[in-house]
Amino acid sequence: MRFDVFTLIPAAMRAYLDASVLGKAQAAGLVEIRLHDIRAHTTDRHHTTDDTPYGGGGGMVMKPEPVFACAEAALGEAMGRVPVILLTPQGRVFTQQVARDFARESHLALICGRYEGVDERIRTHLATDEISVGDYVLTGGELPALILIDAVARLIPGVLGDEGAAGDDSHSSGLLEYPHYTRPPEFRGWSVPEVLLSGDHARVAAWRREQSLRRTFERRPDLLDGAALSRSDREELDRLRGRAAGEPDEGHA
Ligand code: JD8
Repeated sequence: MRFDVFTLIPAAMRAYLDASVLGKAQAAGLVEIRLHDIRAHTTDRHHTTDDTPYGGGGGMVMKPEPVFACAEAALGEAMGRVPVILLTPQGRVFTQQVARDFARESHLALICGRYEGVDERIRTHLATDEISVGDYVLTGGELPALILIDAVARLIPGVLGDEGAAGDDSHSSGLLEYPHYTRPPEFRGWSVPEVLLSGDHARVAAWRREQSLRRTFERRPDLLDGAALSRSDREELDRLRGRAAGEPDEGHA
């Protein structure tokens, strides 16, 4: 899968992309990430990428010409056939389902704004999609682009290698993860739960499922609506709900 990223600060993105899982995925040829410096596509003496807003007001706005030139140089014939994603607080919120949908593509392009944002014509005539990574304010689109690339790339077969399939994690089952432990069995007097040392795989699986359900119920009950739950999961949740209501194990019929 190929990603083309248009940014004013490619060096700030490079170190993250070249490390660890994403670095190995690129080295293995599973992912190709091309960073393009928008400033290299300016044509004036001062390499201007931003200007004052028409209509007045504070701040600066990214000019359209260098961003269009950068995208056209990078995408060439692919322009119009590749999703061009603008990272913006005004976009639809990025979720695991959006990541899954983008992971079906073979090629994505991402526009990272800075300052107050980009000229509206970039949104209307270059971007095909607008994505926000959440309801908080960042200083630019680079961290959102890294988040999107990270979440999408790890869904590509082979990218996670030995670290396990992407389908194992919490947002695939729709529940939060169970607690993880590793050696030593006791650290500063804090012991690993006995069941995990028992070697009884069925008991371990049952404990982990119960922990996932309990955590999701306590911390993110909103996720339970979309989770794939078995009959015994629902029975466990009924017990948790009864306990929360102060009526242990009475439950409904
Ligand atoms: C792109 C400029 C900063 C945004 C004024 C100064 C995404 N979830 C998200 N939060 N923030 C962003 C984001 C912020 C950006 C840019 C993405 C380009 N800024 C601006 C508008 C208000 N500040 C984001 N995705």
